[in-house]
Amino acid sequence: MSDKKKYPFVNYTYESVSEIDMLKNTHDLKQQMLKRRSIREFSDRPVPKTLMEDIIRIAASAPSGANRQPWTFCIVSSPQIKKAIREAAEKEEYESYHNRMSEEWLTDLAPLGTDWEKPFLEVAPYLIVVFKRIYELEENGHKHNNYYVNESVGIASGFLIAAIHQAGLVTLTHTPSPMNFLGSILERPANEKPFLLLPVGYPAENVQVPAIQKKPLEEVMVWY
Ligand code: IYR
Repeated sequence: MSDKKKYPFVNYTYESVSEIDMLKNTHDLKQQMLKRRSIREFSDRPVPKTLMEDIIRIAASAPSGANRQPWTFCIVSSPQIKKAIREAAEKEEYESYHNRMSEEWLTDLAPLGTDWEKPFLEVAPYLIVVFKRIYELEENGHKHNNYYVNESVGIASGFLIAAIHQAGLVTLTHTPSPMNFLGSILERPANEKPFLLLPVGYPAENVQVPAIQKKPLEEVMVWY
């Protein structure tokens, strides 16, 4: 037997679901999730703070390597900080669109109509900046590693996007590149690296989205 400490174990309260309800619940969730779209134009209509707290609780319920929960969700509503983030992001994006992205990349993006300008970073009532925590700094200075950090924070971000959609709000997974400026503006410690930037709020009136399709099931699912 290992001499390492184990958590106390408790009964798992499994809530049984009939097969009919499984089919219906999953169908309903599918219909709901298929309505989600990435939105790039926002309204400035405010969103309750408590709603944001519950959305983050949902994201932070995600599984993670050794349950180390290697994430920090920064919620930005300060107009000054949003402005600083917009200015820094646009500077990087301008450089990317003009000098860093390959012709192939620009051609792939062209149908989506994106460009270096990111007004949504100031208009949306909240920006969520997701940081991954590479390690935890212990009091004695020891850098205690986290595990499967990208997988863990990616899963939590998926929960986050689903929660935002379920709430009736919209978002965009924005990845200005490089995005080290987020750590500097938000004065995050050295163990935290920016992972995703998500504006959150209501869509602008009459917003349009590109008529893209998801791949059919046959293309993404393989039975053995
Ligand atoms: N980060 C840039 C470019 C961009 C890249 C991909 I891949 C996208 O799916 C969308 C945009 C931007 O946000 O405009």
